[in-house]
Amino acid sequence: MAARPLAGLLVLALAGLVALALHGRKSAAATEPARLRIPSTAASIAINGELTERAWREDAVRTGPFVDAKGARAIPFSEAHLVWRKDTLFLALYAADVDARARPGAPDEAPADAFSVEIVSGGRTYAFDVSPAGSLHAKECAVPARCPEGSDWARGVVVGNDIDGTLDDGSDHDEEWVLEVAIPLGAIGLEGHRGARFDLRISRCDTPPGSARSCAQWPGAAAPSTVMLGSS
Ligand SMILES: [Ca+2]
Ligand SMILES: [Ca+2]
Ligand SMILES: [Ca+2]
Repeated sequence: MAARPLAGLLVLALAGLVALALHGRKSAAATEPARLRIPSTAASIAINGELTERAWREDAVRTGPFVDAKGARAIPFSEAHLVWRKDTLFLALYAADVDARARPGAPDEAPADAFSVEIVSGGRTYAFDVSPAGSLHAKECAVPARCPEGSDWARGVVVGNDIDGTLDDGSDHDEEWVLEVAIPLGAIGLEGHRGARFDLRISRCDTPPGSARSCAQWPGAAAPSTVMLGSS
């Protein structure tokens, strides 16, 4: 007669272990940074801030909307598109914005509006800010001891911009600004072949009229996302 309670206890214990394992797996997945495969393209891209090329329309992958500090879809909307060809990584950075600003709010401050890109490859961190005007500022690295000397790595980076509206003029209602960025893979320590991996984090900061500067980011996780060059 004691066998039944014992069997029942065993079933309960097994069910508990299964539940624990499933919960653990779910928690691990929830904390893993997102992964993204960047398609290759055979199409050429003119770096002018206009995303009319086939590479953007048909080949590129999108990050989806950037999120705020609470993980919710950030307002205003921001998104990045990524694609690569031969020896170049291409980023398209889209920012909805009613008031596009490139100037800093105060001297020595960052531009009121900007994208910040951080790439970690081969133990080195390559980072830069780009304003709606398309001016690029290579930043100090997040891990200075591992960074290349100075910011010379960004000399080969090319930026094109396009603004629907007027820059640094709050008298009208702007719509959006777009940056198109070409990054030589060699400048970030990579070769152009499938399977090449690096970590990526992109944030977009905005200073709404009369409000404080706030930033949205991709991925939403605290850690950068590991991304990989893939095929078309
Ligand atoms: Ca273009
Ligand atoms: Ca703005
Ligand atoms: Ca304006």
